[in-house]
Amino acid sequence: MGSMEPNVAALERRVRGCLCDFGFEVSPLKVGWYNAVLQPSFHLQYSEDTLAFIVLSTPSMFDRAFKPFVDKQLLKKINDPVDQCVSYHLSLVKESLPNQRVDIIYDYEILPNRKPKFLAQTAAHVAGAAYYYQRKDVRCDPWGEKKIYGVCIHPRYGGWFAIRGLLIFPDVQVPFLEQVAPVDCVASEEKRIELLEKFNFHWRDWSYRDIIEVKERYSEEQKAYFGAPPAERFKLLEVQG
Ligand code: B12
Repeated sequence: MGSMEPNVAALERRVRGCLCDFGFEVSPLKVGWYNAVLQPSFHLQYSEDTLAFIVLSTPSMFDRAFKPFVDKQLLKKINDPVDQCVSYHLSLVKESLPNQRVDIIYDYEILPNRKPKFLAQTAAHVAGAAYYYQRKDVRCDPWGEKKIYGVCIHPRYGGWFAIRGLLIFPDVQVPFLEQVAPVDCVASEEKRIELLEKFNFHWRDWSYRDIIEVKERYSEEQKAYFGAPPAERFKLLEVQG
């Protein structure tokens, strides 16, 4: 047991080494933390001490990973270009750890029952990466019968990030991993209401992403790209050459 922790540290360094220079951020978690807040139908089928990493893309992923990926013409005209870029980089993590079993789940993967394979926001919250604000985090809520979706806010990037995937190491057990609480950066009731209104009813104007002061946000170019409907995105990339 004693020899396990240095191995985990080395593993974590390797995962960060593969991803951080490309504008990704990774946070470790135990599957048990995730399962603990979810109903059984959403549980991940691993023992509770299993090590996983939640992977976020930060604003610099666009310049550091995506543009080089497109320039190298690694793109296939089949599915979403950013998804291809993310899966390329997460596959490299796996390749750099040939002796480890690594399962990768992407944010867009859906089960046959049409449920997502994992709940990205819940995973980000329990890993301490970004606080997940939900309707139940507001005491006096003004929305009546309306369906209100929750949103994660990152202390450094506000809403200017995405949750891309979960790396799971089925053979690595981390009973002693300590849970870090996410930073509650939208602390007041009024701000939380404003955040959920913007995310649910005005998400296209990007304003929910600036609910706190941020260190970095998407460039105009990146906004133009992500603001375009998927079919238009290939054209934007060709213009950039
Ligand atoms: Co969307 N979407 N989406 N989306 N979507 C995702 C949520 C995600 C994470 C994708 C990503 O980053 N790659 C981002 C959100 C990022 C963030 O939070 N900062 C995202 C975004 C950005 C958007 C849009 C802005 C469009 C866009 O730019 N892509 C809009 C905004 C919403 C709107 O329409 N105004 C958008 C829209 C949608 C639609 C198409 C409407 C659907 C439905 C939304 C929904 O159900 N939330 C949608 C989906 C399906 C998803 C997706 C694929 C799955 C979400 C889902 O089905 N959740 C996720 C990616 C993913 O997670 N794989 C992206 C199921 C419900 C039941 O989960 O509400 O969180 P839940 O409930 C659980 C928690 O409450 C948990 O238990 C519940 C389940 O039993 N729980 C917890 C209970 N108690 C507790 C306690 C604690 C402490 C915790 C942590 C959890």
